[in-house]
Amino acid sequence: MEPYNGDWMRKYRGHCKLVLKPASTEEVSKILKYCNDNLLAVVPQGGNTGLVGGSVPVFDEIVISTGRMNKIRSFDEVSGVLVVDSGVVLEVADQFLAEKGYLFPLDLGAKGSCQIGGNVSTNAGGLRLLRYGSLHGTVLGLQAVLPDGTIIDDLCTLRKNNTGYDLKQLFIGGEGTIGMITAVSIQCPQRPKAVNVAFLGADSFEKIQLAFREAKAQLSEILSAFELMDSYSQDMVHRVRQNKRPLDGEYPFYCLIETSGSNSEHDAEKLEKFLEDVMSKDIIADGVLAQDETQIKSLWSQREGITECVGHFGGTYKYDVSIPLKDLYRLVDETRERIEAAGLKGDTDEFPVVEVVGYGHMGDCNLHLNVAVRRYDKRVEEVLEPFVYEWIGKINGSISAEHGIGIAKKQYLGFSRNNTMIDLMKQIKKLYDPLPKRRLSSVPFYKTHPFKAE
Ligand code: FAD
Ligand code: 2HG
Ligand code: ZN
Repeated sequence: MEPYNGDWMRKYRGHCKLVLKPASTEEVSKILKYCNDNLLAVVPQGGNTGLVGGSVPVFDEIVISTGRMNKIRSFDEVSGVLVVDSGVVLEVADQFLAEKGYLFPLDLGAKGSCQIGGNVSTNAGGLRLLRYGSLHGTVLGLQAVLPDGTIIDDLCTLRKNNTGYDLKQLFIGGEGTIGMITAVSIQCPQRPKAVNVAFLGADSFEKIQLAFREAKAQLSEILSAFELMDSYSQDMVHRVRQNKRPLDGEYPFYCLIETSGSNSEHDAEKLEKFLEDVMSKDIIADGVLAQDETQIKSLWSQREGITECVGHFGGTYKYDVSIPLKDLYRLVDETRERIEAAGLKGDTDEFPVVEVVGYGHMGDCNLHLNVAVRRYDKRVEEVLEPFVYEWIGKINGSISAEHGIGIAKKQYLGFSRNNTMIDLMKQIKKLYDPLPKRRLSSVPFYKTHPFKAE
């Protein structure tokens, strides 16, 4: 039971005693009907890589794991439409598509473990949303099972379908609160023939913003990622991995730029020209272009590896937020100041905080503020919360850019959504899942909820 009861960050724990592993939509339907009839709470679990505790049975719910629902159902080589079971691992789907010359329109650091049902349920954003858009646009259809066992078969493979409400959108990012996704159809783009990557250092966040503007203007249609990293995040990667840094010098900020196109020489030339231009204008202090596939992977791992390296010391307080670009990094500075002023950060074991780092999907105004800790500590939490959420609320940002609400942010939803919207969400939840549920082994009912316990 161990892997089903914990999470990736070692932050949330459940004591669930039953995991069910259905192999088909019909089996999911029978399980959910049984649980609903007997008022038993359940929690859907995919790869269990979520970062907000949503897949962990913290209320000792029955876990319904999608791991055995892992078939690729069909792929149309002309339209690029893929239909898969929800338990297919993201990387497996992408490798399948690579053989056909296509690409899964989502990529993220957890691709080797996360599953497509989990990706769609969290509306994961990832590293190339800038280019391929959100799952709200690329997912064409879904098969899902409602809490009472009803199967919704909407595995549409058409790009256009304006026939009434687009109900599937409620499941995309619904985090399993109104039903379980059992299959997904998705529009996949052609795999780009040419991929180029540059890693750049800059002296200030303002200069990174200028570089982003230039990248959009000069690389336009081939730009596929623009990722931000501060020096603290890169120091962490270096400290944990003891690896050679991509650039000789050290800078307060770095960005990783990726281009994807169809003509390698043309794209490389464009990227080189861009690099020359931003260096001559003193926007970028130094930069390197990957020369081959190995170097591309190694530069990407400086960015993708941050989550793992930050968690290396014990745990991480994570804030995944959307902020208008000009203010994006201010939150990291102010958070670090607060932590330091509280005397919580230091190099020895007596201090809970190791470092405060900032990075993220600059192209989507999505900051990842991470506080690396040696252990989870109430004092640290009190300095961070509700401070971060109030800060976001004041600036009209979003308290969840891409990871979802889960259990971590439920009480803070009001900082990004007003009461009218929260009431509407509650009504939708009730419509799909009206009955209260209880733990498998004990009598008390959850106060209001559900299928998936509050
Ligand atoms: P789980 O963690 O198992 O579940 C996530 C939520 O969805 C839970 O609430 C669960 O109950 C629900 N759920 C799962 N399956 C179903 C289903 N079939 N039907 C209904 N509900 C379901 N996220 C990003 O957005 N962008 C990133 O760049 C990114 N990078 C990451 C990098 C790392 C190293 C890690 C560990 C995580 C990262 N994430 C990222 C978090 C991201 O949310 C998950 O990796 C992924 O989308 C979750 O998929 P999963 O299969 O692991 O879902
Ligand atoms: C990423 O962009 C993921 O790397 C994870 O969304 C962010 O660990 C995090 O906070
Ligand atoms: Zn992210």
